[in-house]
Amino acid sequence: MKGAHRCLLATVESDAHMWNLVYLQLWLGEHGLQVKNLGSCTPVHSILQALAQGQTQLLVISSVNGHGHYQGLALIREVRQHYPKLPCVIGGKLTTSQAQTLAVRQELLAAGFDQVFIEDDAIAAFETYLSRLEFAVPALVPAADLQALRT
Ligand code: B12
Repeated sequence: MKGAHRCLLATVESDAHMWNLVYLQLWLGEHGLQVKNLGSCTPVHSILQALAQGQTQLLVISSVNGHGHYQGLALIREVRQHYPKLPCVIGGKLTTSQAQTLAVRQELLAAGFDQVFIEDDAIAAFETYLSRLEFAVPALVPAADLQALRT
């Protein structure tokens, strides 16, 4: 695993489901990534603190309880203030309404996610995305920003 690309895996604050995270952690590991799984009901500040370590090359958000849409929007807006270029994706069951799927995807993309995986073939689409992803060298956060995140 030494030299593997580093992935941070998390969910939104309200989401208590964990098998989606376990599944993705194992799946990403099988695809050669080193995964840090922050677990269920991840507070946004925990994600920011983990990102501030300067190791993450891909942020993966998984949510299935139906709140992934709105809480995903809040999350990515916060993340993009500090990390405009970090590859960030979200997937799962992000809304309770099938009819909203297209609008949800567009809103999440417009807010800053690079990809949104909400179709039945989410895992296959994610695999294609990963195979094309060019990982950048992790960018360290300026010391002043790091201090602000800790307080
Ligand atoms: C087990 C379960 C629970 C358990 C969770 C236990 C635990 N610690 O994990 C308990 C009982 C606690 C629970 C609670 C609730 N649940 Co629940 N739960 C389920 C259930 C039955 C299985 C979920 C599971 O473990 N799946 C196994 C994993 C491996 O699969 P997965 O989660 O689907 O993830 C896959 C894909 O979604 C996708 N994926 C997921 N994330 C991502 C991310 C990326 C990037 C990609 C590419 C793909 C991807 O890939 C995964 C592998 O294929 C589902 C129904 C179902 N059959 O799916 C409902 C379900 C998820 N729950 C639901 C709901 C509504 C709730 C509650 C709100 C119920 C309530 N009124 O209290 C609460 C919410 C609690 C909370 N705060 O979040 C709804 C969500 C509705 C929606 N999104 O449209 C579901 C779909 C049931 C339903 N049909 O209504 N739940």
